[in-house]
Amino acid sequence: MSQSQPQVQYRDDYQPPHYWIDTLDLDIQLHDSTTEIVAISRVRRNGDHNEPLVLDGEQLELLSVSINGLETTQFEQGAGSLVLPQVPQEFVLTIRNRINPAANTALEGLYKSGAAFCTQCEAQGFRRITYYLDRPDVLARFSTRITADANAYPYLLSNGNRTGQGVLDDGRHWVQWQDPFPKPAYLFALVAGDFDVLRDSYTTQSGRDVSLEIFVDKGNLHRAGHAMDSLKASMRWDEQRCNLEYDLDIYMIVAVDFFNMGAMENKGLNVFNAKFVLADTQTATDNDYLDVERVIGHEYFHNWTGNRVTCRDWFQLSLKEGLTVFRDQEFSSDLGSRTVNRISNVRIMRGPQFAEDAGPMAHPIRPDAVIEMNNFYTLTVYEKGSEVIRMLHTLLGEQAFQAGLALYLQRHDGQAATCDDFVAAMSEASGRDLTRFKRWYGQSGTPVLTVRDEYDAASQCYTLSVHQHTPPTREQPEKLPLHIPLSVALYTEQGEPVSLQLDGKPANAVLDVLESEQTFVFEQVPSRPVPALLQGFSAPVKLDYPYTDEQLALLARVSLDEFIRWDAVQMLINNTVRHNITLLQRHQAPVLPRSLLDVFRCTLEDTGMDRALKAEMLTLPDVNSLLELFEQADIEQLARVRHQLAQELADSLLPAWQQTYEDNLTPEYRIDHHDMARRALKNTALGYLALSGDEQRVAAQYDHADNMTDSLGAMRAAVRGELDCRHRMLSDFEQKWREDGLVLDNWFRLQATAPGADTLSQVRELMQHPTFSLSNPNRVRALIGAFCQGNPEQFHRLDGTGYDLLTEVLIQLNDSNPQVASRLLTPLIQFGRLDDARQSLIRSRLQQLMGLPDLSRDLFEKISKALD
Ligand code: B3K
Ligand code: ZN
Repeated sequence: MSQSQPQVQYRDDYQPPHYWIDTLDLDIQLHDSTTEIVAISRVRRNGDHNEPLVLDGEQLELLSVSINGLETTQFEQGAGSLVLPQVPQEFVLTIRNRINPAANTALEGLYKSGAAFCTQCEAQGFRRITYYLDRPDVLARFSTRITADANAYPYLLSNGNRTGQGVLDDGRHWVQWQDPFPKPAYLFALVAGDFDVLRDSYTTQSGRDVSLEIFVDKGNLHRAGHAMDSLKASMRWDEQRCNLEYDLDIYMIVAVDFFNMGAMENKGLNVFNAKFVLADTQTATDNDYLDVERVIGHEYFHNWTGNRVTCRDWFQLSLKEGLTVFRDQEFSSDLGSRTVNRISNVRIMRGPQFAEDAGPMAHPIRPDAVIEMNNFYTLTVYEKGSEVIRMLHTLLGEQAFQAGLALYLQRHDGQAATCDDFVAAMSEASGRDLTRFKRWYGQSGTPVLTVRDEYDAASQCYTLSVHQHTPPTREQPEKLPLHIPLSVALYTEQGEPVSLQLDGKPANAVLDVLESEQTFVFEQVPSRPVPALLQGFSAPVKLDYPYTDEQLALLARVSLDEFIRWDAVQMLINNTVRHNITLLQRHQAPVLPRSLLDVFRCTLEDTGMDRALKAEMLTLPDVNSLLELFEQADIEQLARVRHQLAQELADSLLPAWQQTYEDNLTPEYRIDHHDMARRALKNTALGYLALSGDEQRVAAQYDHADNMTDSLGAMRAAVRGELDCRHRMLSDFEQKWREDGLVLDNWFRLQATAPGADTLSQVRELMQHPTFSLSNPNRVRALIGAFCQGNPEQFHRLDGTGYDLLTEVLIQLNDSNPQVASRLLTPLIQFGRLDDARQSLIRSRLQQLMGLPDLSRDLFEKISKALD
């Protein structure tokens, strides 16, 4: 770092703003490299003080400052700020400034995505548009007038309702927008461009008509229908499940190609990564369809949880994100398979979230200290944040939870709130004491629940002893006991459920674990039971219970909670992997335990089970998740053991895989949950068949596929199984789709995650592909991100060349797009479980990055913690 070290901000230092801004009138003259902005605010002093007005601003060319219409020079420009020392009690502030959207490669603030202008203001991008109080607790009514060339930019969009428009003599035109809802600057949006527009409407439950408009690149209209259906489904779901209705007359979604993340919930004008809008049967997979539905839902649900009630400060981010992820998960679960959704959430928790919690960036869902806010849009804030909301839902039940949500929204409507406000409303509405529960907001790390049991035949008592312990994290050495909802069921050894009885009364399945040590004595248990623990993943913890393989096999077969059936298989697999690692280290051959083989066979033959669940049960955890089972492990050994296990399962069950494949062919392509489940199972089977060398089936599926799920399913099977036909498929796919970036991303991703020692050089070659560009975040994630995160074996090569590749890319992105750089960095800072040799290779690369002359705050924050 050449300059002074970046400043840390602390949650405890929160102070209300010295000034309020009640209205902001923006006048924006769009030009590619010299956009001019006039920002007129009504400013009001907050309380009695003589503090200066300090506005935020970055990369702005200031033209003039006026107070009540009179230009002034009484200001100072600091690094990132504009300070006005003497200002009246209430006044009109006019700021004129200039920016260069065409040079904005960081994609924060106002930038060009291809031919269109668009904005991204969360968390602190608005300060790259004009000087302002860029903090979420300053809520103003915005009006926005946009002027631009009429030919190039026929659509000029902003938040709220369109209140005026006109044509000028010089070929330019303007549109005026007025947003009636006060909002923080991070929810501001502007889009200008030429699009195809899909229009529809929605009548709310109270009978108001809302216009719905989806803007996509020209020629993509036929790919917007699913997004529109998803939007209407989201609106209906929020009315039906949460009694929440939309509040403006228009809802717009714009799909852009250059976007740092998934999408953004700007009031009335969502801006989306095109990946989460566009879908048609030829180009989108079944999972793409589900992702579009989920993300459209997520951004829509923010209209209440995020926009109507926003965050007081950025430390409270999980207030809107954890809650909104919970809402989108419930939406997807109500529309599709609840169990399969739960499994995919849990995979994320146990893989990358647990890794984050165990790494140098560990932080509570409500962080205490931040250098760069963009670094805290994390799996912890989002996914663990959602788990915390889910635990509340489990403890309170649907009715009390909805009452709490309604109370929170009604009490804080139009305000900026805190996580404490949310929990207070939940507690008040339900009458539950949530004091201990609140510790989840302030404590980082993954708790370990150690459960032991005892059965006394004479008294028919079954005792569960529960011990909770959260290992220390880098920023928080001391941990306190948490309130953990532990959902349990008991089964006899014949698989019959046992009714639960505690203290002489029938008991609920959810045990309140509050202390470090606790025991629960179940009465009238006829024989030693098999416990199903942590049903539905009732808390984001690691479970330690000494299950035997027989017990797991039983649960996989009989558990009434489907999640437990899946989880039992996962535990069987984990046990096998642990055992085979030991054998490998002793130079002994790996084993495939009978119990695991039987469970796979029974699952394959089970005619009653949902096929999508079957597909999940038959899928092995990835290498990164397996790494979480060990204190330290050799990643190469893990990958080898995992591969051997897959190979054994493929060969030992060959006829069953063949049968499953044939039984699940879908005659015509339909996008419904039933057929999606068939395809998921069929493609899982094909993956195993490829390992057994079934080139014929794989090639036939590729050649005859009439949809992207099947084309990619075949190509993935061929690549993972290293079948010869993969070369033909890859080149055919490239020819067919080279004009379509989103589709070709699948092709990049597949090659980046291919097994084999030449993958790294392949990735380097693909970086030269004409459609690859470091300036497009989607391409970077598809090739570089997929290689570093999704191909641990090759990324962590002992010759260090995987680390070199990432380091080179990070050096470039540090200058052009620090946010994307910072996300890519993750696998390089989570090295705690790797062997010493790899750790030292990684440290040397991190030190190299640390020495960069203009290291961004984003990278600085993470690297300095990792090297600490
Ligand atoms: N709220 C945005 C994320 C903004 C990220 C800024 N680095 C999208 C979402 O969570 O809905
Ligand atoms: Zn969100």
